[in-house]
Parts: sequence; C-alpha cells; structure tokens
Amino acid sequence: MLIVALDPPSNADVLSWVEERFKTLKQYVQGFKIGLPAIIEIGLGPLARIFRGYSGLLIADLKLADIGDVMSIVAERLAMHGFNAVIAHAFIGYEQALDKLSAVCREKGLKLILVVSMSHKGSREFIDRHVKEFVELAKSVDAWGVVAPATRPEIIRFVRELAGKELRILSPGIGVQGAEPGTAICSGADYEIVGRVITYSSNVLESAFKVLEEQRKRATQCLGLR
Ligand code: BMP
Repeated sequence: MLIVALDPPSNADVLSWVEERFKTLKQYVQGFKIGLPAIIEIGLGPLARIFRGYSGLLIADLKLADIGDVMSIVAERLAMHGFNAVIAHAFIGYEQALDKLSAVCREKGLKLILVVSMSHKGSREFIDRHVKEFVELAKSVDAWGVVAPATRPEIIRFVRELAGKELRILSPGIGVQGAEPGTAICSGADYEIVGRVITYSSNVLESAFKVLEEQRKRATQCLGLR
C-alpha cells in the first residue's frame, strides 16, 4: 500500500511537476500526500483542478497545530477543494483544538490523520515521550489514522499494539530517509508514504514499480501475503 508524497523542489515548475507525477502514478498507488511546498506555491485551486475526479486518498499534509477554530476554517477549505484527508499534530491536545477539528472533519467527510511520532531524530526530544497518549487521543477523536515513522519500526509496532485495528498507520521515512520499502508494513503499518526516491527519480514510474515490488517481496515474507 503506497501513498506518494508530492514535494516539488524549489526550482521546479510546480504545477506541471505535480501534474506529471500524478498522471504517471495514479493508477498504481493508493493515494497522494500534498504538503506545504506545493500548496504555498500554487494554492488549493490549481491543485484541485489537477486532482479533480480522483477517488484515491488525497491528503493535505499541513501538519495543523493551531487553535480549533482556525484549523476548522482550513479543514473546510480543504474539503471544498476536493481533499479527502488532512494531517494534524496530536500535541496540540483535545480541548479547543482537536475536538473542534475532528467535528468539522466528520461533518465534511475528511479523514483526520494525527502525527504521533516523526521520522527525524528530533522526534525523540519531545514528541516521542507521548506516543501512548497521542494514540489514545487519536482513538478518542475518532481519527482515521496516525503517522508513525518507518525509520523507527519499534515505534510502529508499539503504535499498532496500542491502536489495534482501530487506526490506520501511515509511515514515512522510506528511501531517502533510510528505511527500506516494505519494512514499515512488516512492522504493522497500513501504508508507506514515499516521496523523493520516486518523485525525484529520472524515471518516476520505474522507481515506483521498484518500491512496489520491494514492498510486495517483503510483505510476502513477513506477512505471508501474495
Ligand atoms: P521522502 O520519502 O521524500 O523522505 O518524503 C517523506 C514525506 O513524508 C515528506 O512529505 C514529509 O513531509 C513526510 N513526513 C516525514 O518525512 N516524516 C514524518 O514524520 C512525517 C511526515 O509527514
């Protein structure tokens, strides 16, 4: 299960960079994650036109961390422009923050995804001290999923243990950040989020196939899948 992170480099013509990769990959992957590099450069309107009619996961990765009222406005706009999922930080807490965001997400049909741990080393400084509480919070706001790092598979296993089947786990950190395709799935993730090793490659499709094939091979070994 693969979600492609579309983070265009600063020298790219962002609109065509995103559009080309979306068109090349859409039939092979389960979804796309769009973050600040594309959104601040071209805005939601032009992005919405690229993805119009797409039925896969379309995740706005804004890692929201604001008061509930402001996040709610953002969520409404995202839904208006065709996104079907949004990522927020868990550390902002429930009252006047995730309580409001989760209500708006429910009303607008947006899947709420909370960050419970991150793939970079600095995540250990503060965020990782609270993984357990963050997973409990994700369950209590009825989040659709959580983000946990492929770079630290023991955290994915811990999150899966806590989350049971209630939450999807999405794991970034494959490729450029060092983890191998399939390893997060073997640790309990549902989706691997992969960006640059595919999107910055000179042959995007070939690189995506390589990741998919490695995922399949590892999952076959560890989970006994086809
Ligand atoms: P890449 O495969 O190019 O390293 O991209 C990973 C993607 O996942 C990026 O879009 C990044 O913003 C996101 N991400 C991450 O790398 N680590 C996290 O802990 C959370 C993320 O959303």
